[in-house]
Amino acid sequence: MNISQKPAVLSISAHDPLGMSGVAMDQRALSVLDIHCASCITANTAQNQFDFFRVNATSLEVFKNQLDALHQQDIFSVIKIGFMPNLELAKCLIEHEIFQDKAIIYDPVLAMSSEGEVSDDERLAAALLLLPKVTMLTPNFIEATALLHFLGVKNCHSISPLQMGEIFLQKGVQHIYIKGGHSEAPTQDLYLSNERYFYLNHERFGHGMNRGTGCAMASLIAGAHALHYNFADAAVIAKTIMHQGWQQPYALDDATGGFNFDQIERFSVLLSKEESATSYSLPNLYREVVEQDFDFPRCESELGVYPIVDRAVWLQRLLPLGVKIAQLRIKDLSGDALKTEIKNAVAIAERYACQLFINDFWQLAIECGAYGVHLGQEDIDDADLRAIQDAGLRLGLSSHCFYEVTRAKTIQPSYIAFGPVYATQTKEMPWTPQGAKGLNIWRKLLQDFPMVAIGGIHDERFEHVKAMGVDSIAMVSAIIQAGDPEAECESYLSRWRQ
Ligand code: 3NM
Repeated sequence: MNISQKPAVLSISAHDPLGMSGVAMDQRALSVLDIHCASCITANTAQNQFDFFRVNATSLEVFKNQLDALHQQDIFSVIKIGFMPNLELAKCLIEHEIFQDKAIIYDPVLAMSSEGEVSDDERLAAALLLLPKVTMLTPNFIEATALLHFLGVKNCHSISPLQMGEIFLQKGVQHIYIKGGHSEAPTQDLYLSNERYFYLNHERFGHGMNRGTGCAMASLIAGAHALHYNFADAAVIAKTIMHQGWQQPYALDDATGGFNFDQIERFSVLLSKEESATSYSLPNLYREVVEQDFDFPRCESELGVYPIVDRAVWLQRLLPLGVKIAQLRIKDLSGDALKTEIKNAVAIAERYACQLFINDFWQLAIECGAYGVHLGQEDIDDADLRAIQDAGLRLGLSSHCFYEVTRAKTIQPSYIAFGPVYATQTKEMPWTPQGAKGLNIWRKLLQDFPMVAIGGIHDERFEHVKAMGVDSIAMVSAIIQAGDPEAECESYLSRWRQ
């Protein structure tokens, strides 16, 4: 019998007797990712869906007993902290050995949905003690404001989530996720680190069955991180799962209920198995609170074999073979020489009715009347996407991981390229190859969106990648470094048709 080991997350939080928040919710949420959830109880709360009666904080001795026992069998790389009732327990936790060298996700439960206002200075003091030790902080808007107020930030009621996040970064938190659900103005959530920030939103459901949202979101981030996703990707994964859970709430009685993780397909199945009946949909990912919507036209003919070349002369050699999509990717020309090369390439592509994408140089692509532009993620913010769309050009975008795919999908380009599928010598890449398994995830999540696979694809890998149901396979070295590039290209074209 092959018994596989499950990753585990330790949830340090309160017990909710009705099971709608705290560790009960954490366990439910983590099961969607197939992660084992251990728990250490910080308080026995007396609450139901209507009233919050009392917090019965765990005694220091009992709290420490639990941590000692868990430390003796320390199977955790990630700890998720929820409700921390007082300074005494917070101090015990940060000094305990189990706390050291772990990724710490802290959901500062200061304003519980059923309890209303933030009231307790003890809880705030505990939160502030934890703050500099935290890898990722996941407050809602009200909690973020309360923490900043307590920290003495004077204008904390009038600053944006982004400004709030920046203050938390200065306090030593490495990643921030501010949930926008409780605020009036921004309905997006904000992710922020020293490297990047973005906003996430998703269709909202007005059923109000949202107890335990904060607990579930933080647990899912912790779980995705335990599966080795970075925090930006983990935030996108968590938001995607939350949306699916919200879509299928369940009622406890006439007035209350919760969101349903039991009815949805496990996200772990989507991540690991080829067959999956997923109905997960990725959120929208914006760089600004209010962002323009785009809808680029799709390509007109099928894509298939997609050679990427650095000079127009290559197009003259390859397009007569029947190539329907190609990219001109020039890295070593500028000024008139660059423009002439692009002009020549566009003229050749038109002659052979090939859909030619110009890499990077979107102004010249518009000026020369190219069919499309291909951009990397780092170029999206600088390029004028509206100008590209208004000029009638197609747009192709690169992507390498969850948040980049989500960013690309939000822009609705003509296709999304996924790479590197395999390790490539052609371009220096900080990304781990995604393999066929990665392509499989995107195919399921993006359903019929045009997908281009790229990176290290040649020889028998071509068939493996094609079998993943992609719409196109982009190749640099496999064609232009072949002994006989025309014959090689022709062979791939015929293998594509089979
Ligand atoms: N972009 P080859 S991989 C240009 O993953 C490029 O976004 C990639 O070259 C991405 O076919 C890549 O020789 C290079 O491996 C592909």
